[in-house]
Order: sequence, then structure tokens, then C-alpha cells
Amino acid sequence: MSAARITRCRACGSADLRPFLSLGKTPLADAFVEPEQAGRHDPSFPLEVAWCAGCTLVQILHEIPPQQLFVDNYLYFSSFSDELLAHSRAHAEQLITDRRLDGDSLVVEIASNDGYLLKNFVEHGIEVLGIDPAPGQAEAARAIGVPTLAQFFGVEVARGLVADGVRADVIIANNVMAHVPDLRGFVQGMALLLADDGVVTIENPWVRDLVRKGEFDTIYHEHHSYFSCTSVNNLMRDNGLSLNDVEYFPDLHGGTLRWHCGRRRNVSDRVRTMLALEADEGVPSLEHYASFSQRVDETIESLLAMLRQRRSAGRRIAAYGAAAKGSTLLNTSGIGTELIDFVVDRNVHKQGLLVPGVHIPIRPPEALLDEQPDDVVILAWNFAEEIVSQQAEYVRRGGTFIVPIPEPKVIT
Ligand code: DWN
Repeated sequence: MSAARITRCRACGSADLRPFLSLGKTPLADAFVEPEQAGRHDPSFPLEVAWCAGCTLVQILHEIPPQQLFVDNYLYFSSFSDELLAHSRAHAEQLITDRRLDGDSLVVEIASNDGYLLKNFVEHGIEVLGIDPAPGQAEAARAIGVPTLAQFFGVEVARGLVADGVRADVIIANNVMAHVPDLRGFVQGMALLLADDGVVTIENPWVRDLVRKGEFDTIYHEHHSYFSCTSVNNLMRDNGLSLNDVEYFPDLHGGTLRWHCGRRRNVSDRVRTMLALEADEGVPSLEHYASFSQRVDETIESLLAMLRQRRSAGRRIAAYGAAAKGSTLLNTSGIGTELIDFVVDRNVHKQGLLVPGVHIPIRPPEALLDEQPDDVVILAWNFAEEIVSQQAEYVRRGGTFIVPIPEPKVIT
């Protein structure tokens, strides 16, 4: 397995890429390890982030083949978060109303995973098509009535669908555009597939919040790009779409923007306001990232100090959420079983495996009540509220939850 280092920006092709953060070499964040492999060293790759002087896109410099990231034993299933399911249902219902979707409409979702979102349209009798390369997730989607193409989306797949007479009234691309090496082909494919009066809605974490909230653990090899409204506006303009509207979800995945794009230009005041806010805050500039590396070091140092102090006081520590971001946090901090006994996760596909790199065992959430560790670090901090309310009995018995970023904090 190799990691090619890019020399040109994924969005605009500029060679003027300026690195501002290195997280060292880390294992693939979702490459969970079988216990029998505990003695091996997991393949690790440089995790270096740069800013493009051509279009301001923030991106990592080393590229792992998508097949290894998202097909070979990819275990992320979207349906393990009630909050995400509720967010997705609300999104579907909003689109059905706003776009007056009916039995003659077609909704296509790119990275449709296990059908967690498209199922809402199926319930309303609206035709759907999921596109997701992960075989297990595609199979799970088909099992609940969501037709799914197990393929990576791009301009070639779009051409094939259009040749078959397919045009989408709505294209949804949530938490996928960041995962695509060929950004231009991805956007050009959406422009091809979209009906003339259709809408593309794209959700991704907002790089402004990543910096502002110190969310360095959301940087890993699956996430090639880290978007601002400015960089998305440039990307759409250069590849056949117009950024026409934007919504902000401050609590979703640490701060998410939902961009609404179309083949026709119809730019809303919300886009203009967002672009002006980013300009005022300097988000499009390299200076915006100048001190981020130091903040990352400070977060890691304070997390290690807190856990070491609690451990040396005899407290037993576990973690909640075998999340990809958790792999980054644990591996960049060098936190292993010397500090954290186990991680719990509701995703049954991850239970019984080991966290990549640090090889901490993953157990079902019930282990918190069985073992009653003194402290639990919430690695899936983006779902902290849902997790704490779900684990009320653990707290009632005296358990403590800790959120690790932007600085470690006891929250119960
Ligand atoms: O972009 C991506 C984001 C959206 O999802 C993907 N590349 C990969 C994945 O990243 P992640 O693994 O950091 O995402 P989550 O959704 O924050 O991971 C949460 C983990 O916590 C999952 O393994 C499910 C688990 N979980 C749980 O065990 N109990 C989640 C909730 C809400 C719970 O109650």
C-alpha cells in the first residue's frame, strides 16, 4: 500500500501548495485490526495539510487509493447515530416540500451508505438511487429497498447514467466530497447528472470551525479536502455548477455547512453573507492557519497530562466511540492501553476489533456498566449529548465523561 504525494491542488491544479500542519505518520483511521494481528505494526502514512494559493482549498498532501479506504473492509455505517438519522430525515422532508418532489422525481445520493437517508424518500414513494462503493453498506441499503450502485461516483459514472436516460431532480452528497481525490471530476459528474432545474445539496464540515474549535482529529486520510464557502464557491464555478445557497449546522460533526448548488446561477444573500464573514475572519488566507499547529500540540499535551494524572491516581479510563477521528486523536497523542483500557461502540461491525495503530480493544457500550470505569473519554465528541443521555445509568453510578477537544474537559 503506498501514499502518493500530490504536487498540484485537487481543485484548481495550482502547484503553489503551502503546508501548515503535520500530524506525523498515522494508520488509516477506519482500518480496524483483528485481535490476531495485534502484534503487527499497522501501515502508517504521512498526514500533512496544506493551503492552496490558487483557490484557498485546504487539503492533505498524501493520497491513499480509495479502494483501500472505502471498499476493503470499510466499517462505517451511518445508522448508528440517532442524531444523524433525525438530521437526515429533516433534510429529506425539507427537500420533498421545497422541491415539490413526487412519484415522478428522482433523488440520487452519492455515498448513500446503508440507505439511512434515501429510505425517507422511499417512504414517500419517491424514486431513489444510491451510489456507494462499500459492498456491505450497499447491500444493507438494498435490503431496506434503496436501489444502490456499488461504485465510486465520478464523471464516467455520470455519463453512463445520463446515456441511460437518467437525470436527477436532487443530488445529495453528504460527507463525501471531502473524500474524493478527483474533485473536479466529481463536481463535473454532478453537473452532468443534474436536471436543468435540479439542486445538488452537499454537506461537509466547515474548515473555519475545524480551526476555531481545534478539531484536528477530524483530519485523516479519508478526508482529502477541508472546505470553506470560499473554496467551494471557486470549485463549483470552475466545474459547471453555481453555489446558490448555504445553511450552517454548528453542532453537526463539529460544525457543518450544507451548500445548495445548481446548473443555473441564483445566488442567495446567505451565500454573500457567508463569503463576507469568511473574508472578514481571514478564512481564505494562509495566515488563518498559522497558529493551528501550536494549538494542536497544546491540546495533545493537556490531554496527556490529564489522563496520566488520573491514571496515576488509580482511576480506570475507557473511551466511547471507535470513530475515525478517535484513531487520529489517539495515534497523534500516542495514547494506548497504558492509559485507556477499552473503547466502546454501538457499531457491531467494530466490536471485537482493535483501534488502528494503538490497538485498544473495542467493546459494546454495555461494558461501561459491566466495568464501571472511573472516566470515559468521548472520542465521538460530536455526539456527546446523545451519548451522555444514553449512558445516564453509568453517570448515575458515578461515572465521568471527558470531552478531549478543543481542550480536555470533564462534562459530567
Ligand atoms: O466523514 C466521515 C464521518 C462523517 O463519519 C467518515 N469519513 C467517517 C466517519 O467519521 P467518524 O467515524 O469520526 O464518525 P462518527 O459518526 O463521529 O463516529 C461515531 C462513532 O461512534 C461510530 O463508530 C458510531 C459510534 N456511536 C456509538 O457507538 N454510539 C455513535 C453514537 C451516536 C452512539 O450513540
